Amino acid sequence: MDDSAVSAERVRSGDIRATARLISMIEREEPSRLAVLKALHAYGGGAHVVGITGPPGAGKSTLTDKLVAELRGRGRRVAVLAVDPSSPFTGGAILGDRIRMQRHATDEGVYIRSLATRGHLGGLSRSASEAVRVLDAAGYDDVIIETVGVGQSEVDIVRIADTVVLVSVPGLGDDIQAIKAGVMEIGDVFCVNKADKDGAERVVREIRAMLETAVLNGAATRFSALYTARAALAPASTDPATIESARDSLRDSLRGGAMEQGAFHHIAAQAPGHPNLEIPPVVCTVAETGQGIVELVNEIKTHEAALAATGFLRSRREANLAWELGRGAAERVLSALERDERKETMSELARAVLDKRIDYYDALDTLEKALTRY
Ligand SMILES: Nc1nc2c(ncn2[C@@H]2O[C@H](COP(=O)(O)OP(=O)(O)O)[C@@H](O)[C@H]2O)c(=O)[nH]1
Ligand SMILES: [Mg+2]
Repeated sequence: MDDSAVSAERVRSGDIRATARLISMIEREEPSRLAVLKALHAYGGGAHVVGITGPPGAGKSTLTDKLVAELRGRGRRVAVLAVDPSSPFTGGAILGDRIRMQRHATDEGVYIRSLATRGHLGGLSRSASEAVRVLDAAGYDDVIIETVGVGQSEVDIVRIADTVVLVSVPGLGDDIQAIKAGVMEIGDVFCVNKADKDGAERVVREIRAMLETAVLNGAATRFSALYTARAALAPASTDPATIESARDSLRDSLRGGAMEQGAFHHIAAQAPGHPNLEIPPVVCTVAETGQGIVELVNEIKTHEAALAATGFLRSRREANLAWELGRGAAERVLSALERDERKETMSELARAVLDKRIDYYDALDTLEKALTRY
């Protein structure tokens, strides 16, 4: 199959070769991919997009492999995107992962591939979003994205995933990389892998303490509302009337377009008996043996259900798409500035600033006006 044979119809019908080919076109940023992506636009939206992130060597790939098996056991079709910013575009990216996941190779309900980049800033993030959209439209129920999540990750997983699993491990020293302030806030489900090693319990305690502090001082706005909502939605939590009224008031507050934080206060006030100190779940796993995997999948799926039941899924996706549109627009503006005639305009403005005919800010205003004629 060559690129011209790749069509939206083929991708939607489950043609794996067409899907693979399209994702390769996305990797290479081929302009011809756009027609297919546009034709796919009306489809998809049903996949649960799960981000698995954490430091290198934490066991993300091993966990992903086990998650795939568990989700397959639940009858779901699963796609995995292993995003590797360190591997060059042409290289044999994450060979170890391929071998590890070989056992899924003959399963038609599983699609696994790595995603590399040409190496320019922002490219990998855009390619990842596009690939997720393709896999969603191709009918996978779950799309798992594995990314390295320490420091400045190239892929802003929070902007792509519905549910972010933040993986930590014992033995990384006193300042646990994965739970540094800021990074911690992106997690919806926390996983302490390598629980067979010393210190796992301590890592769990530290994460819980940090989460509690974050929720208490209002820093963790991303999940506080959801986990309060989750408590309200949990069937076993308290009597049915209370659950029902909490559910109703949550829906009411969301109908008005309330932000997650606003909804949190609303629920905390409206649902007596529900602790407003809910923190995200922290699950211990031993990925190598599969210990804790069922519980991890349960928490991931509980998060999905809470997102859907509360309307947060839509508001989260809307916020992410708005962000992505902004980023896309900024990229277009940048490339418009690179064009020759703009370069000349900028040089002129630069001369004017140097000669002190206009100041820098007036020069920027002039440029902005020239660029945003709408
Ligand atoms: N002891 C122990 N080792 C593990 C566990 N999970 C993964 N590993 C090992 O940790 C290493 C890194 O795992 P990998 O999944 O490649 O990590 P990634 O870089 O986060 O994707 C491999 O040698 C795994 O076999 C675990 O639960 N316990
Ligand atoms: Mg890996």
